[in-house]
Amino acid sequence: MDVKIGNATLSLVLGDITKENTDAIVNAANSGLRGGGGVDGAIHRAGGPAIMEECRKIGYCPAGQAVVTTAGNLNATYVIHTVGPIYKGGTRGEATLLKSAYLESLKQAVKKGSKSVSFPAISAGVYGYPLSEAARIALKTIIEYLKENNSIDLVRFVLFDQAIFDVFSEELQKLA
Ligand code: AR6
Repeated sequence: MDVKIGNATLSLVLGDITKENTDAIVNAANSGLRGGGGVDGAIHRAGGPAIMEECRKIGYCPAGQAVVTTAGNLNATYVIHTVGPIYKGGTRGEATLLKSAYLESLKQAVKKGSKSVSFPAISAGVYGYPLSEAARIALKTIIEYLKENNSIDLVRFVLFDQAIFDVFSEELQKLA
């Protein structure tokens, strides 16, 4: 599913983010940048040890922020590691932090000259963010950004299973 936002395209695809050919891919990391399960584990496995080497040097990334490393063996040029909030009921600033994770990732991408960026559903796995709310925040943030900025041509949400893809599609139809 594709929508045009100004001159940019926002796409929802079902797939594995490690296979993406965009300039940058975004990782849903933890603050210690230690690697883990989910998309983080998949990116480190597929990209090889060069990514972890740079993560160790950077050392830390607070929730809502983003840092950049090489993409190692992946097709992308950069991995942007962002840290989404751990969902604790919704009253601990989770929505603000999730929005910030997307925006800071885009800012890092632009700083590196990336024109295309792929995102997973940040915080929607181990970190427990309710899916439709996570999807709504993700899409709203990206749409607003693309309306106001023109350095990014393509944002792809790479969604790992059909259920997540369907929720994102539903939310996008409400917003676009
Ligand atoms: N491509 C795209 N999406 C994926 C892939 C993949 N290869 N693998 C999983 N997903 P999660 P979080 C989806 O748990 O909730 C890690 O251990 C998955 O289905 O990866 O932000 C980190 O180290 C889900 O929809 O990230 C942190 O400790 C989405 O990616 C913690 O998990 C995000 O799920 C971060 O938790």
